Amino acid sequence: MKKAVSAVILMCGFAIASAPQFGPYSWIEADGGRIDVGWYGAPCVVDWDGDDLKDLVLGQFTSGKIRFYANSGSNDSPVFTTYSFIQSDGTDISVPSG
Ligand SMILES: [Ca+2]
Repeated sequence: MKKAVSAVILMCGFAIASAPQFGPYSWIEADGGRIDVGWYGAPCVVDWDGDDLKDLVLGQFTSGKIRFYANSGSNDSPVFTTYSFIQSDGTDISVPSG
């Protein structure tokens, strides 16, 4: 009986879950140009500064530093200009890379 209940729950999970839908890609830009951090950028969209606008946090492979692009637009139409490095105690955070 336990196996049957588990199977039904598992099947419901598959029935409810839907596959993600993706549109065509677009470049993420800042100051009118493509953002380029080299390889393995690892972008993350999050409201980093707590102003209810989703920002861009982006690692860069070569230095291991983490860029923060504040969103000055809206959540539907984000606008990024320049960036700053995320710091801790006044020092840029650096994540080992390579
Ligand atoms: Ca924000």
